[in-house]
Amino acid sequence: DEAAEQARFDELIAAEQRIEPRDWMPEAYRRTLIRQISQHAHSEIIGMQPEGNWITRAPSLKRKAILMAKVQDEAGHGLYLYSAAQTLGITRDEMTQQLIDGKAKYSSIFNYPTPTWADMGAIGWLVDGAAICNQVPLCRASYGPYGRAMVRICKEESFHQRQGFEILLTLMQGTPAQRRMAQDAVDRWYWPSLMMFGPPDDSSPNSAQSMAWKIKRFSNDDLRQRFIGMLVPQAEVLGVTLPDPELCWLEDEQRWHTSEIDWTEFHEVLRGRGPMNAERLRHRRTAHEEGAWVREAAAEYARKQAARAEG
Ligand code: FAQ
Repeated sequence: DEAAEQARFDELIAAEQRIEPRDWMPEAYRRTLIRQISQHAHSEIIGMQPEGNWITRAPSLKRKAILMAKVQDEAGHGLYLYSAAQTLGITRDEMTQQLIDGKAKYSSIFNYPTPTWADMGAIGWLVDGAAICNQVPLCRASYGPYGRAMVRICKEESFHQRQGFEILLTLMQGTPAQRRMAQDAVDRWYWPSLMMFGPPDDSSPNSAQSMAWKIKRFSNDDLRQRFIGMLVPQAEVLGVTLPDPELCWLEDEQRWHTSEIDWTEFHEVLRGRGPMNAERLRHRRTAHEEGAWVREAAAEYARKQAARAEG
């Protein structure tokens, strides 16, 4: 009965065991995972656009090949994550429909523009850097298919982060104009990258339950702190300045002090009013419509194969 199932589930969670697709799970656990994994998948897919913008204009053949490979990795991560979400009983079609109808969330970070080549460096360094900080603990998420997907994804994200760092390092060793371009990109991406970790702990409605279920392992603010700690020495090596004059380490409290994050901006982006929200959705919707013939052809081919096997 339900009470025994719940007790068994609680035991598995307490013992750091994994929940697998055929196991009993509370409905709210299933819903939370569908919410987080589908949002994560949508982020990877929408996240292809800001960098896709530079594939045709990369400064060299080598840079172009690297960027194409990175954007393809993001597509792979999205498909992996949609598959993990499907094990919970939602279809890929349903998730896609929610995204193109503008009903699904995806990470706020992908609603900012990429006007210069240095943005490719800043995205790799800051956005993939934040993604790694957030996702390494998710490798231990209690839901098996999600945790396992994260292992491979994190390996690729670390490579992405290094390539972003290297783009910025090259620019910082270049002409004054190149150094200004790199600093300008860091100025524009720094604050939005801090917002990727979500609202502050005292206004994060999902954190407590997700931590009790061992989906999340650290709070939004703890991960944000860890991320800043990772950036500070790397910024020094690059020779860029993090755009927060108040940023300093508080020895007594063992934490970073920062200026106030602009949460109004964050909520505006979540409501669909960021600089690029409309453009990102429009582009995704068009791509979906223009791909209709591929889906129809594949379905028709499968139908013919099945009919042939029967006949
Ligand atoms: N943007 O109660 P919490 C990548 C929403 S990395 C938009 O704290 P939770 C790699 C949240 O969904 C980016 N919405 O929620 C890449 C919730 O709304 P809901 C993707 C946000 O779930 C790099 C509400 O606010 N990574 O793609 C954001 O416990 C470069 C209240 O928040 C992931 O998705 C935000 N920044 O914690 C690709 C990681 N923050 O659903 C291309 C997995 C919060 O109740 C290029 N996800 N919200 O309506 C997570 O770890 C968690 O879901 C958090 C939020 C930490 C994002």
